[in-house]
Amino acid sequence: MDWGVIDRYAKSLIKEAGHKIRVSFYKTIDVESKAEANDLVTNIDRDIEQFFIRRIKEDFPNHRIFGEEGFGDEIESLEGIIWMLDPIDGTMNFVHQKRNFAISLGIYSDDVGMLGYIYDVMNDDFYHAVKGEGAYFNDEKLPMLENTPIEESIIGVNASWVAPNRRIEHMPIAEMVHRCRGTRSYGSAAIELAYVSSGRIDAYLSLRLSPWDIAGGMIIAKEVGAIVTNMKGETPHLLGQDTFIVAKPGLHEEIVTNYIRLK
Ligand code: 2AM
Ligand code: CA
Ligand code: CA
Ligand code: CA
Repeated sequence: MDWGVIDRYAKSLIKEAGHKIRVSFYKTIDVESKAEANDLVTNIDRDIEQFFIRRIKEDFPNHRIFGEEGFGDEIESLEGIIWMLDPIDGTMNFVHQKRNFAISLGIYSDDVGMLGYIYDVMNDDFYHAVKGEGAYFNDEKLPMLENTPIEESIIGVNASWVAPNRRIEHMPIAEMVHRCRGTRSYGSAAIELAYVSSGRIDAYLSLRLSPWDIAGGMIIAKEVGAIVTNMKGETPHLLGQDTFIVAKPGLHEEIVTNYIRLK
């Protein structure tokens, strides 16, 4: 397999899709809710996923595609080459802010992450990694992450965690929030992963993410030495939803040991 060819192909496809999304703001955007009222999807999410699928199926007919909007393949095993795609990660930001959303793509071969991409479309910021060859922010190679004590760390968490939530009420999350330097919430798991990878924040936690939210970002984060697990400390599952933590190496251990107690 010539991963260099696939890398160049994926990059140009993502840039083209980004252009389509920027142009879409001149068209009508239809917003619908999925099963929950605040879980939004638009015609653009669907169009962009279908654009990727048409191209990939034409040029790499043996590859499979696992996409959020369901136009790709039914994926029940991670054999072969799988493109894990979120056409718009941060749809709520896309609808309400017209910024702070990303295209997220991870290309896996027999469950091994080979190529990872996060494209912050409105900032034209491109993050990518090739397994074993490091990670890049635009054309700049990203340095390896160094540990930061929790007192000097910025942690990405969702503000809904202050509301009653039986999954976390037994965890000392308030203590973690109190001890760290600050918290942030960007509304796109892919962008939070890109920010941890580029050292803008030090950790990011979520109680429920899907494979396409994390597939690209995990590959980028691992290339700079971040630790990526679910809240049980295992490799996140890429066939269904899971909890999620990405953090600098020592900080990851500190968070998992002292603040996360999954029942
Ligand atoms: P999305 O915008 O592609 O739906 C913050 O909302 C982050 O969580 C985003 O990355 C968002 O992805 C994701 N997200 C939103 N609803 C979700 C759900 N029901 N399950 C898993 N991830 C979700
Ligand atoms: Ca969604
Ligand atoms: Ca998503
Ligand atoms: Ca999405």
